[in-house]
Amino acid sequence: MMNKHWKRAVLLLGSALTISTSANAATPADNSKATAVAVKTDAQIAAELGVLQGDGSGVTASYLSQSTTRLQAAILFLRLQGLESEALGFKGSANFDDAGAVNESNQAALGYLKANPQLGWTGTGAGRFEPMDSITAQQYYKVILESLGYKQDTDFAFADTIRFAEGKGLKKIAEEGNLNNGHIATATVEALGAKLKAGDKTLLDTLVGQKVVTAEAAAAAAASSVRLATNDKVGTYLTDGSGKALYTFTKDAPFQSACKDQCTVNWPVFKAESLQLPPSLKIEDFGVITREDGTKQTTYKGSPLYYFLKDTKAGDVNGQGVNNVWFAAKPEGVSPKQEDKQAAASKEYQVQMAGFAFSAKELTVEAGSKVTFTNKDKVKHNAVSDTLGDNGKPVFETKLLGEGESETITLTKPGTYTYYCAPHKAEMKATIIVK
Ligand code: CU1
Repeated sequence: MMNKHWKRAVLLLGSALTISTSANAATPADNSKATAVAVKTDAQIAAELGVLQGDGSGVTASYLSQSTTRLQAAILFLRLQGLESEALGFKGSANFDDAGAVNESNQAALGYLKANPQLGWTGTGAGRFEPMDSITAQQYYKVILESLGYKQDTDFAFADTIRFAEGKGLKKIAEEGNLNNGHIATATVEALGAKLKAGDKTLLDTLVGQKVVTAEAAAAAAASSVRLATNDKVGTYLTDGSGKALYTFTKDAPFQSACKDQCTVNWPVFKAESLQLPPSLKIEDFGVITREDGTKQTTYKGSPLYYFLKDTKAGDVNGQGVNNVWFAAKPEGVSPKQEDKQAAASKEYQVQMAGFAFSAKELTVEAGSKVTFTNKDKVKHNAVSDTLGDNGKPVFETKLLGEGESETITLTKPGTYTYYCAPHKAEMKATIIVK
């Protein structure tokens, strides 16, 4: 069976390799002052954290394509619980009947699991562990949930594992059949960012606390991803992998930082030369510049990225609007100043649907303006843009409005938008020009 995640991991690895061999080549287009950012895989992150150790030659493509055994999953579970070294040094003699199939240190780990049935690895029945059997997504999510402090039969039923995991944001490998080590990397990295059942800490925070992962490796891992977060104050904005807000400085020129000395103490630079991104962000939009002092800094659409010293945890956006020059980095890449200008210029407009016509044949509005469509006819009408957005859907499309009903749209992107009423496409057409 073709395995889509594995294929993706290899493709990503492939592109990462391509980029790293030409690390000094400037990216095309306007990124000429920055070097390219490579794509980072879950496997690389897991390997750098030491959570995934690979076989004798490390976390290789061949290792990632191998199917994962119950033994490997059990060792990973022990590692994620901070119990690995204790288990590998376990001296008890009782063990599963088939423990002889694995090497001595792994036998110790199996003995440890047998001696500690509360950990949930009680074997497959009849005294056996079946260490070489492959593991399913359901079984691995159970392992992860238990690493997060949830207990099977108390917090969730085994049959309900996949759904329960999804509720905790754990879903990336839910639909895979037999798992390979690439899936395990993905699910494990996903789990590291998940919160434990008790308290506010992530699994990664906990592993740092237990010294299973060093603080340096955890910080590097946080800088290995850019994600999106949303809050009421700033809307959608960029964060690092641990959820800490990233900012831009309006005094910076494109690909050039104006923040030096004390400024960089308050606004530590964000530095990543390879990144993992959500599907809605593009790797080409990120670059790496060399600062005046020779250190590196990551840019987004040309804007150098920073942390804020007074943000201490995921969700903090204490830097937003500081001195009116620091703003959370927005995925649209529109600088806050442009946004302000748009907001100042934007207005509200009315278009009526009456007598099978739009009241304005051609309406010119400022970017950011709202247009309210109101139907005056007894027959239902709507307004649908001919222009398709990046998602392949019309830029705007109201519902079918009954008599007296209204719907308001917001037009942010300059352009000429012809639109129509779907039920009366032949006769009801008009244009909105966004300046
Ligand atoms: Cu219509």
